[in-house]
Amino acid sequence: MQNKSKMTRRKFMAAAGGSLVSIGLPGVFVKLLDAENEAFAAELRPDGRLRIPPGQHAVKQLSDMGGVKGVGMVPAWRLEISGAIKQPRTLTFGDVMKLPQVPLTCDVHCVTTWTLLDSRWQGVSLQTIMDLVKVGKDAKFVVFEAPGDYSSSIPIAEAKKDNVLLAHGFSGKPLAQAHGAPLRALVPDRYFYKSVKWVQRIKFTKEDEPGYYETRGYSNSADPWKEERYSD
Ligand SMILES: Nc1nc2c(c(=O)[nH]1)N[C@H]1C(S)=C(S)[C@@H](COP(=O)(O)O)O[C@H]1N2
Ligand SMILES: [Mo]
Repeated sequence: MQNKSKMTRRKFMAAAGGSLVSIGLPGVFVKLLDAENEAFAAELRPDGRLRIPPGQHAVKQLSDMGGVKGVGMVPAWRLEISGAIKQPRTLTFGDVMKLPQVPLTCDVHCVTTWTLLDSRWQGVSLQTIMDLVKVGKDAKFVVFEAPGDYSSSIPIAEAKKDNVLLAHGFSGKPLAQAHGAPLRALVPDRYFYKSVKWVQRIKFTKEDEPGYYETRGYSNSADPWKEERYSD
C-alpha cells in the first residue's frame, strides 16, 4: 500500500496490465481489478477528497440504469424553468445550444456502489440557466423533474458549483436516449440519483421537495464521501 500510493495511476495501470473482471451481468457491470481499484483509491482529488469514495468501486463504462424515458430528441421537446425566479422561461433545445457550452470531465458515483472515473460530458452550466432566469434570493432549492414522477432536488449552494451541468453530450457524442437525451442534470458530487435524466422542468423553490429516491428511503443529502446512502 505504501509503495502503491506513491505510484502514479498511469504507471500502476501499466504494471497491472489493465485487465478486467466481470461481476454481475457480464459486460454490464465491469469491475476493474481490485489491485487497480486500490491504485485509484490511493489517488486524491484536487479538493483533497478520495478519488473513490468509501464503499465504491471503479467500473469501465456507464450502465443504463433505466427509468421512465422522456420524449427524446424531438422538435416538440421543451425545458420549462419556473418557481422563485424573475423571468420564467421555456427553452427549446436550440435555445439551450445557444447558451455557453462547457466540457466537463468528472467522476460519477451510483449509490449501488459503482463509480465511473473520468467520464466526459458536454453541456450548459446550471449557473448559466440561473443567471438567465434571474433566480430570486428566496430560492433555496433546485428541483429537477422528469416523466414518470421522477424528480430530485439539490440545495442552491450545490447548484452553484462549477461542475453542475445540464448535459447533452457524453464521450464526445450526443447523449443517448437511455442516458437522458436530450438533456439531463449532472451533479457529480452527489450520488447519481440526483443527476436526473430526461429533465423537462427545473423548479426553484423556497422549501425542499424531496424526490423519487429521497422519499423511498435514500438519503436527501447523498454525499458519497460521507456514505450518505440511506435516509436513516
Ligand atoms: N429520470 C430519471 N433520472 C434518473 C433515474 C431515473 O430512474 N429516472 N435514475 C437515477 C439513477 S439511480 C442513476 S444511478 C442514474 C443512472 O444514469 P445512467 O442510466 O445514465 O447510468 O440516473 C439517475 N437519474
Ligand atoms: Mo443509481
